[in-house]
Amino acid sequence: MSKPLDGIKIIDFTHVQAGPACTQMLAWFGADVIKVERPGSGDVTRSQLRDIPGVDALYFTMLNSNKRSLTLDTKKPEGKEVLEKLIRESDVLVENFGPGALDRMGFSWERLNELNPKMIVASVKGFSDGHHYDDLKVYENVAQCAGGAASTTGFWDGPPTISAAALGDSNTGMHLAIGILTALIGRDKTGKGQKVAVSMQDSVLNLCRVKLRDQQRLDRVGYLEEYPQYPHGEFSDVVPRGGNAGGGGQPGWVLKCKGWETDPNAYIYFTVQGHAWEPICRAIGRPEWIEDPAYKTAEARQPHIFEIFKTIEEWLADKTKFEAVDVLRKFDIPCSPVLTMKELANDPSLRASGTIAEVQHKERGSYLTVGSPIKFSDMKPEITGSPLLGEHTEEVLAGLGYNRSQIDNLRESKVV
Ligand code: CAO
Repeated sequence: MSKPLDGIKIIDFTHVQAGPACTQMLAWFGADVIKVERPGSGDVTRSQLRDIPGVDALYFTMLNSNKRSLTLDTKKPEGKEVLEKLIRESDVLVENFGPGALDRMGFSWERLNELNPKMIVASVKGFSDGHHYDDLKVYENVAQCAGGAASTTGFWDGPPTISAAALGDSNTGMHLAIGILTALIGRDKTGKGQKVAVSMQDSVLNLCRVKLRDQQRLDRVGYLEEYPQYPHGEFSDVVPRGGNAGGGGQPGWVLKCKGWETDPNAYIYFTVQGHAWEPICRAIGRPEWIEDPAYKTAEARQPHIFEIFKTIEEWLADKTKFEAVDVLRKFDIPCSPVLTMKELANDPSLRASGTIAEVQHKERGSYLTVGSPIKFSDMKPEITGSPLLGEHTEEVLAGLGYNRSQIDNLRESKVV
């Protein structure tokens, strides 16, 4: 089946997670993604947190499917020559090296643009160009701290907290993918490539925009009525950590279900949607609360919202998280069981939709990965295994016009 990005050639100069997440998605959608890796070692994630000795780690296989791998030492003159050939016939180059690494290699934006004015050059950095921290190398958790997620995540009596979701890495990669696709559409109109830059700090902050909303509300009125700190606790002049409170104006909390004493994930998330108060009261067997002035409005409920959650927990005490959701869904109450990775891995709906995909790898056999979260009516992304280090080196070099003896020479001098 043809795919929308068929014919788009991408030089994938990325490593670890932020860049690879972006190029992997573009590969799923049809782009020919050539991962350029250092001979001998390759992307550091190939060997990080290995579960099978000598075999590419899941960290690598889950972020590099559907790609080809070319080993190339781009610091050696012959390696630069190969890269230049590749640049001349590619549509996009994606990189997430530390600040200045590409320039030091001799491939500044100006040089790349000179080599191929139609090529889009896409970069991930920790901080945006010109930012006072733009010289810093950055990993996931650093970005979560820099982008406002850590100061607003966790409980008020605990330290700033990191989310397990890759807000700094994969999220930045997704922003970059949007930028690349936009630049490709732009190129169709202008015939010109451009530089696309995304910083991890900016991408985290983009997901924390409701916290910037809250900062401005706090500055104006001095309190935030949907936070657990209201009305009994104290507010300082910065947005506090709100524990598991709902962030969007609907109070909510993680509530214990049957078995919570021994199962750390026997919980549901329960949302008290303002206009759904009546069905909530009916669902939990408290119809008398519907017209009670102490409960009737969101404003009246807020001072004793935790007492309400406690009552709901009493109702949940004899129900598993799945049984509870099965009752609540009949009343149209937004809720979900707190699902573990094990439950997600075995979820038949996620398997059927391709969101959890089982993939074959030449050396490790089959493994699970997260497939495309984006579904199309005319295309089903097919997830293939990640490439072995340098698996496609000969194929790519031959495609660039290198003959057998030239390839052997490049191998002997450890350029590839
Ligand atoms: N051949 C020769 N040299 C190569 C090469 C190749 N194929 N591929 C990479 N290199 C070189 C680079 O030229 C660079 O060399 P110099 O520093 O001597 O110029 C070096 O390898 C890579 O440097 P780096 O700074 O990218 O790598 P690092 O391990 O020190 O830092 C990271 C890693 C992620 C902190 C840094 O790359 C970074 O800040 N990236 C931008 C932000 C980012 O994407 N972070 C998210 C990563 S996911 O958690």
